[in-house]
Parts: sequence; structure tokens; C-alpha cells
Amino acid sequence: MPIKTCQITPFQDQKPGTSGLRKKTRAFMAPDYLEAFVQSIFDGIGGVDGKVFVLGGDGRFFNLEASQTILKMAAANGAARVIVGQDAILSTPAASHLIRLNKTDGGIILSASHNPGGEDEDFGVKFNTPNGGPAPEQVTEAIHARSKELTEYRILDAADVDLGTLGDQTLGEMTVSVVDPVADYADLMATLFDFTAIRAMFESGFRMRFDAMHAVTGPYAKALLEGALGAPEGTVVNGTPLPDFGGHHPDPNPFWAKALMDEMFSADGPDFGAASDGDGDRNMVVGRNIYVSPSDSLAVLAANAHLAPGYAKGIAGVARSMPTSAASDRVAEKLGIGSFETPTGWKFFGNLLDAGKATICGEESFGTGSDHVREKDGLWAVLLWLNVLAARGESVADILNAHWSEYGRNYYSRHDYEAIDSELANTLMDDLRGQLADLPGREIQGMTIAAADDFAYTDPVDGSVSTKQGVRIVMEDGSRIVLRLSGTGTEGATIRLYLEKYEPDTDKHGIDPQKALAPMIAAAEELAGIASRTGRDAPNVIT
Ligand code: G16
Repeated sequence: MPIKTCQITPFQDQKPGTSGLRKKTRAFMAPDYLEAFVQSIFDGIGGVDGKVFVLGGDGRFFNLEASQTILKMAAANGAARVIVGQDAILSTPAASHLIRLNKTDGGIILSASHNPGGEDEDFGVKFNTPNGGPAPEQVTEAIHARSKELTEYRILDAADVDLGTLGDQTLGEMTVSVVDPVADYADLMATLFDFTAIRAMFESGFRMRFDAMHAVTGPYAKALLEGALGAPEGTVVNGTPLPDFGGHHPDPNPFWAKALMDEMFSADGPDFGAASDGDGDRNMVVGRNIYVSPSDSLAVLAANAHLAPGYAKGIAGVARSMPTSAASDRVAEKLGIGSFETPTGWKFFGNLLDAGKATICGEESFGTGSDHVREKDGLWAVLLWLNVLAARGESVADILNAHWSEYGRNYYSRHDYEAIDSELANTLMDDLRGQLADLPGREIQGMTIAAADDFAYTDPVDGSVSTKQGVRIVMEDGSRIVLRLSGTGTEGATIRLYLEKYEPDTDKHGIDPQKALAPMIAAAEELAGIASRTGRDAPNVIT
């Protein structure tokens, strides 16, 4: 089969963000755009000759077409084999597992995660390294550098591969192995959790609702929850993946998963609720009449992980992204295990997991996971919660209240201001950075600022340094304001304002977080002036 070499003018806008390259779908569909980025990945990792990769995506619009293009390019560039999910479907954690299980040279995941899908919405391409994790900054920088000078790409002139049929096929000299997207992942989950105990809990009438948000987790959740664990049919809702996610944002938070929240807060709501995002790596968990913030979820899971067989020997350490609340630090301290604070982006956990320093990681952005793969894993978090609920025989509310009584409560919230003019957002951040040196000692809203900086991280394993990872303003009692710009949006800038206040007094644990955080919200406005400078009177999303 002939290999075509196509000449192009290098693209200058292919810089990967927090998690791969995310753009409008139409940008990826434009002539040569996807191809240029894929060739830059191949060249940026030193070529693909004789190598083996995993390929799959979250099923959003353009997933299948992009997969066919990538397969033909892999074949033209000399790859030996690509393992691809049936119909080009793989959740992000399942892809990470397949990369590791098959000891491959990495994988390409097609997803813009929680961003909406469709021809006029978002698409994304991400490279994961042989450890199964998102490429670290050195690798994404090499890919970006290559894209800026790339003048040609190679592609096989061949018919599309049949991705609907399981088994091996050949494409030129390359083998394409079409695999069941769920089977290996489901097997892995069975090694980690006490399925017998969870099944018995469902048999005794425990009721759950899992909202797959018409995204990739549907088939995984159905196989595991309604299949292996015997939950009644209908436990999983919106379980059929759709190219446009039914027109919704597949973003599991109280705002976008409102239907689930309403059900969980209704009279006679289920015992446990959960939702997952576009590519299955995020999770939201809710109890009956109680919302579990992702930061609290991380802390509760770290404190209770030993109840699941896969973690019965205990965990080595807990890592969280800097904007995530310090609730998990308190658990780590009590357990006498390592505690790590990294920049936002799952890629920063990779080295800690590989080195055995951290077992469980989490982020405020609805991501939780462990060393079983190198991505965050929505269903894993849901299954661990189920295992904890089955082992303790208590409700989510009881478990959360007991946790706060033992460790104190870290009131926490994130306010997102979306589609802000990029220049305005950058100026706002620069102005804030300009004030940092003078802030310590200043009184604000009845509090005293103890420290203020722009977070920089030195990886304890390889010594790499990442700077400008978010402005933090810390009060004397440990309460914090954090501000950073999102690295996953595709329109203008999103300002993320993270607010945290520690409350040790059990009598004050029942307050609405927005009320508990009111002084922090006022202090943030005084310092950064988001509302006054953007003209927005409220955040677009509050989590
Ligand atoms: C990605 C990253 C996460 C990050 C999140 C939000 O998640 O993998 O590590 O916390 O984006 O990032 P930002 O605040 O820069 O928008 P996902 O689920 O979108 O892949």
C-alpha cells in the first residue's frame, strides 16, 4: 500500500495544555491539523518504528474518523501494532490500563474530557507514555517544538479498518488489534475491591444512581454495577455514549449533573449517587441529602482505603494538586505516610506513583485515582466508595460527619469565571502577582495574610521544576485563596478561584460552604477584583 507524504506549513498553535491539545472540533477537522499534531507526537517521542501503541477515545464527534487517520499514520510511520478499543472506544483509565498491561510504548487518547462534544464543540488529543500516564512536560514540550517546524507528515493510502470486529487485522505492515474496551478494565477492578460484599449490599436493598452523562463510562458502569455487582437495571442512567453527549456538558459536578443532585436531595432519594465525565476519569459522589466535595472524597478514601482488598496492606502516601483542600494532608499525617502537593494536572502524579511514594492521588477537579493505573479513574473511585460503604455499613452522611469530627472540616469551594477575555484575565493575574511580596502581614476581612506566592514545584523524583502554577494567599489560620487560569478551556480564559477554610469545631460543621467561606470570597474580591474587572456579578459554575 502506498505511503503518501503530505507537505504542510507548520502550525504554531499546537501547544498542549493541562491535559493534551484541546481545540474546537472544527479546528481538528481542518485540513492537515490533526495529522500535523499526530506526526509531531510520533516525531517528538523519537519515532514509532517497530513500536506498539494503544488507541481509543471517548466516542465524541470525530472520534472514529480521527482514529482511522491515526491508524493509517501509525502504519505509514512504521509502528508494529496498535491495540484499539472496539469502535475506537476506550475510557481514559481503561486506555491507561491497556498501555501498562500490554507493556506498550504508549498510547493516544482522543478526548476533550468534560468539555462538550459535537461538530461545534470540543475535541482533544493526548499522548500517554509507557507508564500509562499523561506525557510529562518534557515530552509535551518536545511535541510542541516539533509541531512548530513540521513541514510534512506520512499517511498510508488505504481503506478504513473495520473497528467494529474484535480481533487482529493488518493495515499495511502493521497489526491492528481490536479489543473489548471493558473486559480487561473490569478484570482489574475485580482484583482491587470486595465484589462479594458490594453485591451483598445491593442484594439487601441498597439503592444507587450512576449518571454516565451519555459519555464513555456507560458500558463500563453497566458491566460492573448492573452486571458483576448485581445492582438493579436502571441503576445506570444516560448509559448510552452519544457523539454530542446528548447536548450536555459531560462534567460531573453539581451544576452539570443537576438531575442527579435533585434526585439525591429528594424525599426517598437513593443511598448513593455518582457521575462520571466524557472520558471516564472524573467522578462526583453524593450521598442522600449530602454532597461530597472532591477534596473531602480524596481524604475519606485515603482514610478508608485499607477496607478494600487491593489496599489492605495500607497506602504509601497521598498526593493532591495544590488547589485541592488540605483535608487529605491531615489523613496522611495521622497515618504517618507521605503527603505531596503538586501542580494541577494528573501528569504530575506520574513520578510519585511510579516511585511508590504515593498510592492515592486526587484533585479538586473531580479526579481521584491510585497506582492501579496512571490516570484518574472515575469508576474506581465509585467502586472504592461502594467498598467502604459495604465494609462500614454506614451512610455517606455518617461517614463524612465522622470524618469531619475526627479531622476537622476543610470548607472548600471553587468559583469558575468562564470565557473571560484572555488579555484581561492575564492582566488580572499579573497584577495579583505584582502585589504578592507586599501581602504578608496585611489585615483583610478580619484575617491576617501569612504568606503569598506563585506556586512552583520541584518534582521530588526527577528534580524537574514547574513555575507559575497558581497564586496562593494563605491566612494565619491556614485558610487559603488560590487563583489560576484553566489550561483545558477552548474559548477565552477561565479564571478559577479556589477557596478553603479550616474549621476544627464540630458544632460548626453544618454550615453551607458558601456561607462558611464568605470572608474568603470577600477577601478574594478585594485582592483580585474579579467581579469588578470582568463585570461578572457571579461565577458561571460553583463547585
Ligand atoms: C484535566 C487534568 C486535571 C486537571 C483538570 C482541570 O482533567 O487531567 O489534572 O485538574 O484538567 O484543569 P484546569 O484547571 O487547567 O482546567 P480532565 O478530566 O479535563 O482531563
